[in-house]
Amino acid sequence: MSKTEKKGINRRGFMGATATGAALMGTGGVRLGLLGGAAAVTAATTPGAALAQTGHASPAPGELDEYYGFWSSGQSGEMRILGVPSMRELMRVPVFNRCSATGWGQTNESLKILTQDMLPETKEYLAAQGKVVHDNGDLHHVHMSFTEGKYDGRYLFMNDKANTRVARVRCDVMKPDKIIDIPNAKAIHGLRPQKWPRTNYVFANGEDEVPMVNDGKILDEPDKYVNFYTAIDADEMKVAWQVMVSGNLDNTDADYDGKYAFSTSYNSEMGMNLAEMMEAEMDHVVIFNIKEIEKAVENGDYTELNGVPVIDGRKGSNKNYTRYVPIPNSPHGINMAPDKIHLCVAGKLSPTVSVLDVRKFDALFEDDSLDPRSVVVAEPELGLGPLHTCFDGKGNAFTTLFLDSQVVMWNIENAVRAYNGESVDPILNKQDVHYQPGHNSTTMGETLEADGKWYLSMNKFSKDRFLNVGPLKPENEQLFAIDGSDMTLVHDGPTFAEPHDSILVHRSVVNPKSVWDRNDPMWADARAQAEADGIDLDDWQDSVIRDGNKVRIYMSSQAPQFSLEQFTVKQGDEVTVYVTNLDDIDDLTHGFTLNNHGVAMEVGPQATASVTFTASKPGVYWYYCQWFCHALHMEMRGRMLVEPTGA
Ligand code: CUK
Ligand code: CUA
Repeated sequence: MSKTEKKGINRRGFMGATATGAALMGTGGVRLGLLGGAAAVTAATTPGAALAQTGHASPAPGELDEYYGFWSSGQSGEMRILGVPSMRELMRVPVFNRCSATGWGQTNESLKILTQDMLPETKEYLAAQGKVVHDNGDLHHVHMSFTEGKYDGRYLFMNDKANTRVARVRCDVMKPDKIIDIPNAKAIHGLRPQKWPRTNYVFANGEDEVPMVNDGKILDEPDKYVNFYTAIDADEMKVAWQVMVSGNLDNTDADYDGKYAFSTSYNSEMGMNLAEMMEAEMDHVVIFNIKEIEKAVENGDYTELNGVPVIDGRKGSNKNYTRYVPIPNSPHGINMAPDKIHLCVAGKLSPTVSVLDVRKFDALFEDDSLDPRSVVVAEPELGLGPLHTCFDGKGNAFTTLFLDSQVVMWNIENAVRAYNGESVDPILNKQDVHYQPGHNSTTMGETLEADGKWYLSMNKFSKDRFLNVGPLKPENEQLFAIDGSDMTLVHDGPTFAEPHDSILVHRSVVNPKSVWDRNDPMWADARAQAEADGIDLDDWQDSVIRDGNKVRIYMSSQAPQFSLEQFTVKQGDEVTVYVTNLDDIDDLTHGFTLNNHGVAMEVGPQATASVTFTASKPGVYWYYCQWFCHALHMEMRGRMLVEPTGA
């Protein structure tokens, strides 16, 4: 089978499958209207109507979802991609974790991304453990880059609370291209991209306070503890500036004017244990004045700490940079409404959501004597344990109630009127969810294009809802249609640990490639090394280059063959295997797994991937393709001979 024969053939066609979307279009019956995007959604095929007819939200086999869902995975450390409304899990993208299937955290290409922006202190720590990368992460928040308040489909940004990192994933290939350590701050939690005029910054909260000079000499001197708010240059993926704040930062968001970012903050007491942290009735929202902070950086009003300009924005310091708005009590979620006006802050230990009018923030910064609470325009009592809020773009908000195990749908304008003394009830609807919801999301809900079609509840507990799988239970997720007058449950199903957050993005915004570009920067190092070795990576090649005790093996793959069926190295050699997948049919991934060496990697169509190991055990070892690629996939293998030292 030559590569020219296969060029340009779609694998579905290649395999003779007929289940294409177009073929199903005409098969009659209402298919949720998901096929043609917005154009195909007629009155009869809106989600709620379709549900009434079909009883479920799954598109038929071969039909595509209308929305991409980008999921965090908490302590699993990866990003997940789901189709919405079907809730089919489409892909897992390793980011902060080590992935057995793809070799993320093992291939030279991924190691470069994982290590090149590591702080020296992290490198030293890892070296002491005999490691080069962390194997774990705690990924809470995934958000897309914006242009003028709308998703622009370029990048996804996400945090690692466990190891204080921020990653960027390219939407064209759905792989990370930057993972950076954040200096000074500890435990990056809340994360949001700037919405307006575009994502110049990604804002990231440091959750855990530590002594300003954290050298092991200070423990019980709370006044020496600080916390950091970080602005990352989203194009360069470098920390632009940080602001020192009082209290523990939790979640963050930004406005639609490009003027302010804001964070919830619990523990205004700066307490170190539970009793101390819960003492005060009021905690606060910190408002960051972006223009003033940028001026401070320009004018040198900062301290440089680990190479980063750090502005003092602690309570009672210069009021140009930050203002603290008292909010009851240990507030958690903070969500900017698509009306560009209302900022909703969930009270967590208070049954309220505080609504702030961002148009009032200018006055707060201009007039020191103004009561910071003057920006609060509503504070509806919604239920117990409010955590996060999302929006339908029609003036309504949905807030998760962790303790009540409910979602409450409420009207923002009515909440404002009630706050002004009118007798209106802002609450429109309450639905039980199973159980204990944390985050929620609506389709396009954190953008100016919020479309009010679907609502997702991400629930922390499933309890007795599914077959018992042992003491560790899955979580549960529930999807509601919200385009009608009611909220209608359309999906209810388990999920593995522990998605916190998600965004639901219309598929018209996301356009990934099916086949890699041969010139992708991901393997620029491999290409440079091949050129230095006189190898043409783009052609069918098989070469063994010896360079002292370093051996570089170049091979290509084309279903169902590696160009190299065997190679020989010497015991103790440092071996690097480069595999280039010359197949350019979509969905034709190969792999390279070396038996008993802990080596495995994905090699996507037209990609090059490489892995380095020490050949320490003499003998014959088979390598094989671990991605089922062909009828002769099992036969796609070869041998490495390791000759004993002295041979
Ligand atoms: S946090 Cu987890 S439920 Cu990390 Cu966004 Cu609120
Ligand atoms: Cu190539 Cu399986």
